[in-house]
Amino acid sequence: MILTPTAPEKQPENHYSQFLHDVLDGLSATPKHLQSKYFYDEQGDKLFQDIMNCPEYYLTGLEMEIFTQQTDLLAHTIRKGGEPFDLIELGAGDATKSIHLLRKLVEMGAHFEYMPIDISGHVISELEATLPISVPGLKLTGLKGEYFEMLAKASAISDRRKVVMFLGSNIGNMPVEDAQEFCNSLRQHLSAGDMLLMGVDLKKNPNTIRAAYDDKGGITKAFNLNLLTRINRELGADFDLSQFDHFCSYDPENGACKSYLISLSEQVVKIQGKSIRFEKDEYIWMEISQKYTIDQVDEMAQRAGFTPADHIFDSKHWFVDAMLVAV
Ligand code: AVJ
Repeated sequence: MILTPTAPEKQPENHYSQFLHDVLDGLSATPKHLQSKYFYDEQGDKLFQDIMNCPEYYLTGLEMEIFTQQTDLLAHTIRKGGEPFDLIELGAGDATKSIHLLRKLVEMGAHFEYMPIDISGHVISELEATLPISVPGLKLTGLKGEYFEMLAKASAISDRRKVVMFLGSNIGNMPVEDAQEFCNSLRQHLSAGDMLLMGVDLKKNPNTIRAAYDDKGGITKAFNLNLLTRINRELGADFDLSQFDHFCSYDPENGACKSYLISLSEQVVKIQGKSIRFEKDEYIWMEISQKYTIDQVDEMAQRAGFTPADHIFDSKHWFVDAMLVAV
């Protein structure tokens, strides 16, 4: 067997120009904003791992509880729709949650193929190398690329029923209207009878939510500041990290949890020859982590053309994996 070392991932030609464009666009706007999708460089991935291990960040543990304690229910709900099927995961990461479901489905003899979709080629090659070993008998086809392009590709290579998983409350990283649009687009990439298993963080005690995004150890602050470090490194900017603080708000009325970086002084930051002026106390809006009620999840699903079939909660009912069936 010839072992080929994994080539360092090549960024598409237009990556930096798109990144630069988005950064300059966001920092020239009033109010200033950056896109949280850019948090996840190598260091950002590590910091997010650290966040998931923070005592205050309850989301990961609760969805993990669902995938380990209610694996049978998840598997049966999925199989009810018929076989064979493709189990497609959007933003699979290292599949630490879904692996429990995959193992159960293989054990049951379910006729299915696992198709993780991720923008990172590294993630996909890791999954292809490790999952078939940790879950013997698993059939896997990795798809590297944008969610909707890869969903279209999945339809091109297979006409089996689709079960799409979108876990971790990643839907929360979009404002409500964008989340609705996203669900509409998902539905358009599916056929009647296909399923969507969506993990959503629910509204709860506002203090609990705020603490999850403002941890005492300062990991979330470092996670936000890391985007400035990334802009410095990749776009040759000169952000002084000591001149920015982190602030997080949660509005219990609309469910929006938002992260900001606050300029501690009047300052000018240079990005590729462009000067960006900051007033003292001016903020950059960094991220939204939207929280929903279970009724709001169902309404969004129904408007997009899904029927809510099952709600699978953790024991505290703080998080839901909602099983939605395309009508
Ligand atoms: C990965 C989008 C689910 O919003 O809870 C964690 C990212 N940001 N702490 C979230 C995040 C700050 C996370 N998601």
